Parts: sequence; structure tokens; C-alpha cells
Amino acid sequence: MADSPMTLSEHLATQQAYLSTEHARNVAAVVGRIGRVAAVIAQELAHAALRDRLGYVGAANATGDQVKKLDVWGHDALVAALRETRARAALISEESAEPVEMEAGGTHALVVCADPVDGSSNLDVNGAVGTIFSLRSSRGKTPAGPQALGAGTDQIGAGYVMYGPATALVYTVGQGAHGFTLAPETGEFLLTHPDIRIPRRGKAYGINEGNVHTWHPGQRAFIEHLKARDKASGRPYSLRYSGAMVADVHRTLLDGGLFMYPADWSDPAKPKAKLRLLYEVAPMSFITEQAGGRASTGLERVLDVVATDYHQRVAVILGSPEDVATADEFYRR
Ligand code: FDP
Repeated sequence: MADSPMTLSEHLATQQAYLSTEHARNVAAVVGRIGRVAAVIAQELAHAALRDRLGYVGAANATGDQVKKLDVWGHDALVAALRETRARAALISEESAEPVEMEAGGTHALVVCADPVDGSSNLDVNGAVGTIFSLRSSRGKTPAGPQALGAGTDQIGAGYVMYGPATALVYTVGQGAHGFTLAPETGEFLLTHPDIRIPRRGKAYGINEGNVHTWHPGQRAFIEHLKARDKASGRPYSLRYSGAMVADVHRTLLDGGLFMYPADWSDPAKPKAKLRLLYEVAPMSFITEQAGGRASTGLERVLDVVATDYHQRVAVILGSPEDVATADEFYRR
């Protein structure tokens, strides 16, 4: 009989050697706790239509998006879960304009940046959604929230949970990207995708093509390139887009290709991006690089972009390294 797969907590223990002792303990506590709250979120999503949890609350969040009932519920569930660990010092969340400061947990306490329910436009149509998180050091400072600002390379860990037909959790502490699947009968995440390696090139791209007229000319030319027929290089690529970043990035990590959300260049003096740096693009870019992929804004490496605002937005092109390198070339032409 095959050995039983490693649980998330067993796997977190194997990663301790790659982090300083104090950080390692806190990362294991926070990721383990996020795993447990994810199992609860998965249950809530499964029952949302039955419990009248679908639809909007009738207010906008810090970045102007209309908030859904499950966004608020997910934020509250995450805050409560993190408060139960002693490893956290603050939470930067899509659903809160300012950091949620928590009782300081010592020099190695963590600042968690999270989008509790990402892809919420999929909620009311029973589509896949996710939770994204990023971990940084509080450096023992109070308030801890400002310690989240800085480059993506400062992240100690990152991960996401995808609520699809199965609930999947992928995380990194800078030593590869590892994927787990929730066993509903035990509530445990089990290692099903150890050391994910993204293919060097893919066959599909994900982008909201309805925005084509707002794109940078390099972005437009790149998409035309992907659609052009060339048997030798495997083109045309197929279009795959779910509308939830977590689901689109998860597919891209496993199958290769690209996930893109380019900026709106209608006013070239002020390009406007949509996705948020701290709790969407930086963590997903960290995970992608750890899987052997690449993540760019078209103009620079995402992880080098310095956050100066909690809800800063940034363009992203991430996925198979050779595909992203080709996209960058189109931006330079
Ligand atoms: P959503 O607005 O539904 O929360 O977080 C933003 C996000 O979803 C991503 O998950 C997703 O990739 C993107 O926005 C979808 O945006 P479009 O509807 O503009 O394509």
C-alpha cells in the first residue's frame, strides 16, 4: 500500500530549516491556522446559497470594489483565526482601509497581507474563488502594518487556497512551491503536488480580452502573436480565463502558459492597474518564481516593485518563464 501523504503541518515542519528558528515557528503557526480557516471557508462557500450569504452588502471597500457578504464574512473569519495565533502582529486585508493591528507577538511576529475571498465576482455563479496570503516580518515594530510596505522580495512566505471542485492550498517559504488538497472527511490538507514545476512554455493564456483597447501596444502585439498560427512554436495558444486570479494562476502553475492583468494605458501618462500588489500580485509572483516561473509587470520584475501604499495596484504577466520573457520583449519593442 502506498505511504499516506504528508499533512500540511508535517510539511511545514520540514520547511523550518529554511527559515530562522523564530520565524519558522510563526510561519508554521500562521499557515497552519490559515489552512484550518480555509476548511471553514470552503464549508461556508458550499452552503452560501442555502444560508442567504450571496450578494452584496451595499458598500464599497478600500479600493472601491462593491463588497459581497462573503468578502466581509471571510475577512472576519481570517481576523478571528489570526488572533488565535501568537505569531501575528497585523493584517493588511483587501476589506480594510487600514491595517488591522493585533497584539504584538514579539520580534519575529508576522504581518499577514491577505485577500480573504479573491475573485468574488464568481461567488454568485458558483464559480471558483480563492484566498491569497503573504507573510512579512513585523521586525518587532508597533504599529506593525507599515512593515508590509517595501519590495516583494521581503516576503518570508506566501500562499493561496483555491475553492474549486476540491479545495487546494499552495504555499512557499522560498524553497519551492508545494500543493495540498483538503480531505473533507478529516479536514486535513494532504500533500498532493510536491515541488510544483511550471512548464517552460505553455499552450494557453488567461486575460480579460474585453479590455484590449486599453492595453499598452506591446501587450496588444503580444496577444496577437499568441493567436497567430505557427505550428513549430505551438501557436495559436488557447484562451482560458475564469475571472478569479487564484483559479487562473493555479491552472497556469500546473499546465504552464500565462495569466495576465495588464494596466489600462488609455492615458499613457497615468497607466492604471487593477490587481493589488501586497495581497494579490506579490504573493502570486513569489509562488510562481518558486515554481520556476517568472512574473513581470511588462516593464520590470514584480518582486522588485516597492509597495508604498497598502492597496497599491500593479500590472502582472506571470507564468511559464519563456512565455513571460517573450511578453517582456514585446513591451520593449
Ligand atoms: P474580483 O474583482 O472578482 O475580486 O481581485 C480581483 C479579481 O477578481 C481577480 O481575482 C480576477 O483575476 C480579476 O479581478 C478579474 O477581473 P475582471 O472581471 O476585470 O476580468
